[in-house]
Amino acid sequence: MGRRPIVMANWKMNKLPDEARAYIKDVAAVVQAYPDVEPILAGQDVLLQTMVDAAEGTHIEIGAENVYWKEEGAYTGETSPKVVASLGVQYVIIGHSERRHYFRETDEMVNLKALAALKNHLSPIIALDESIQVVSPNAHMHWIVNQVIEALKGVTNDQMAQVVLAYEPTQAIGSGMAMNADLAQKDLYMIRETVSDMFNAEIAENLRILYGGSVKPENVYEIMRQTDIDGVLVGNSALDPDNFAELVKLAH
Ligand code: G2H
Repeated sequence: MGRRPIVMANWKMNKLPDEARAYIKDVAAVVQAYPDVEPILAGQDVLLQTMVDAAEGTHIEIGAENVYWKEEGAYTGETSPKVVASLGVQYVIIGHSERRHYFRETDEMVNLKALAALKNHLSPIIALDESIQVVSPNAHMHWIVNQVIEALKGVTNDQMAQVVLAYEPTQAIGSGMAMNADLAQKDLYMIRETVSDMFNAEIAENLRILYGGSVKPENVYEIMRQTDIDGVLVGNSALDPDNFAELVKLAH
């Protein structure tokens, strides 16, 4: 069975509730013609209920951009995965590069968050980045493989069916310049091989791995046609609903 492609918007810290509603209405009208592609929209916590309500009756899935690893307690300002799941949210981005860099999230925190998401029936989209300080090919490979191993510690074979990985090279994020698609393919292949070694070949074969970093309608076809790239995680370009709908069409 083939892996169902994903086109995911990461709105980051953008959009008002009215804009979120209007966006989902616009996009829903177009993407319903492409049910083979899974459209996912990730927004700020305060928008999630609005987004879930607006997407009701469509095949658009909603994702959070982050959760804490505890379900409840005295953790002022944090967001519980249990509460996010109770809203009808299905996905959560874990360990986005901006979380790792601006908020000092470590591999250990990413792993705790991924495990907490899975326990609460949220599918984690675990983001792997690539440090610009990593210069040699060996160091580059070691950096990525190590992030995969650390992120997936303690995840069971059964839980792997809910996991999605997303590879976002740091230089490509928000720069307007996506990574060369052939080079991205090499990195995603390496990620899949690592998962095969950690779990088994079947789990690796079924795992969906996304590419993220300056994806736009102009480059999505070249990216999506790579063997190991099962979808895209899109920031800037996907702030525009027409672009998002176009990305879904082109990924189909
Ligand atoms: C990378 C990506 C979305 P952009 O952060 O996760 O953003 O498409 O703007 O590079």
